[in-house]
Amino acid sequence: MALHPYDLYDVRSLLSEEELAVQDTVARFTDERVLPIIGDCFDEGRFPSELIPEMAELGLLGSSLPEEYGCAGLNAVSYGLICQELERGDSGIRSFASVQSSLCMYPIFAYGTEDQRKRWLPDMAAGKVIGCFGLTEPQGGSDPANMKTNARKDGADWILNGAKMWITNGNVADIAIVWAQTDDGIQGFIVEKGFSGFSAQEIKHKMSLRASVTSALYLDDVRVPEENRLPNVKGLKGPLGCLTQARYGITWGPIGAAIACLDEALNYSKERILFGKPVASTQAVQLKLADMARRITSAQLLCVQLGRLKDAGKMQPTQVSLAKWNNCRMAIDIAREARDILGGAGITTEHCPIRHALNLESVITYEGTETVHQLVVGRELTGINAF
Ligand code: TGC
Ligand code: FAD
Repeated sequence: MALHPYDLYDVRSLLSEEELAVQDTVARFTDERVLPIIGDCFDEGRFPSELIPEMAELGLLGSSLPEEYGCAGLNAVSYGLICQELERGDSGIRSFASVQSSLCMYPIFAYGTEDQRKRWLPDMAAGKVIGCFGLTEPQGGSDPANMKTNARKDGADWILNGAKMWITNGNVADIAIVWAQTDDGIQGFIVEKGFSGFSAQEIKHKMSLRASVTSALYLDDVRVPEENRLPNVKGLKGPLGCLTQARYGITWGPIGAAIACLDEALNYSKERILFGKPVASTQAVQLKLADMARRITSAQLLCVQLGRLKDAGKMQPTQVSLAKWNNCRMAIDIAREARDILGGAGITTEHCPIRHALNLESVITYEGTETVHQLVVGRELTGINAF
């Protein structure tokens, strides 16, 4: 029996019935709702917010959180498959789901009070309240310990000052999870859109993630009530704990982008006749296609094991770093190679490789640059902190 070109090791046989159903459902959503519009969205620099209610309806927002908060209560492997299938459409769509789920709903769930969970999570799962996550600052995102944004107590309230940079969903968000220095270490605050002194400014001229909103956030004496502070974590481990959740999803996402690029390269090279024969019949192109399949297969197996470890409560941040590094590098290399196989046709958004390649420039940078993740793995091996 012929092997499936995008699943050479039959990774689907490692999935449960429920996981297969999740993957198939999200795949259908991507095929029917994302792919027909995403090239134009990228060209126009437009985030397709009209897809939010459908994503909510499918349970894609906060999918791993409990059903009592209106969420789907799915396992980690299912969340990974959601990310993979969304990113087969576009990294910007997956980014939206990552930020809403892992960077906003997760900290409210993990670090918030029961009142905060009940107030925010059901509406966020329903896509009625959109969140963003403000950690990075203009002076250097790789080193969030050097945070300048600060919060000081003023009676029963907190006063926040500072600026955040490169914030996904910033201008579409109803709430921002803002991390700020306090006398008691870094703490998280739920900053609501209408709070006086809080503003968002969209970042223009992006050549990457053009179907996603990216913003700067400004906090100028913003008064935040104590009830909006996340009380159950202090220190950098708060935001880094959220990043572990989001990075986990991002290890899966680029597999989808890479499969989309392999699909285009394969189909195009089989049909493109050069020197009297399909270009796919040349050794040079087959080497490239085979290498793509090899790297996708490795990434798929890495992710299933990572997901099983997460579901067993055994996943370590270093394992996430290794997979984020490996899979982003895998996907960006494949997208660039696929673009080359398409020749001149590869430079337009009529075909997906250049869009994915450009998007992956962000994906390999955000949630920890490739270098940051390499140094995390190096630190694990040597016991020496090289940052
Ligand atoms: P370090 O001393 O290593 O750790 C401080 C505390 O945090 C704990 N910790 C973690 N906890 C959970 N998950 C992790 N991955 C963790 N890494 C560290 C650690 O145990 C410690 O806890 P405690 O109790 O001892 O205090 O911190 P460091 O200052 O040496 O920093 C290490 C480094 C460089 C790895 C870290 O700063 C880092 O990861 N930098 C990169 C920052 C980053 O990734 N920013 C991403 C911003 S959000 C984003 O990009 C969203 S894009 C979303 C989208 O659109 O999809
Ligand atoms: P810098 O930290 O200034 O890094 C510059 C270079 O220095 C990089 O090549 C880096 O690898 C290298 N470097 C850093 N440290 C070392 C070292 N010790 N040794 C050697 N090299 C080193 N952030 C949020 O908080 N929320 C979001 O929603 C969000 N969304 C984003 C969306 C997009 C489209 C993008 C592009 C970014 C987003 N980010 C977000 C920010 C992202 O997390 C940061 O861009 C990233 O962490 C890197 O920070 P920086 O851009 O300041 O680069």
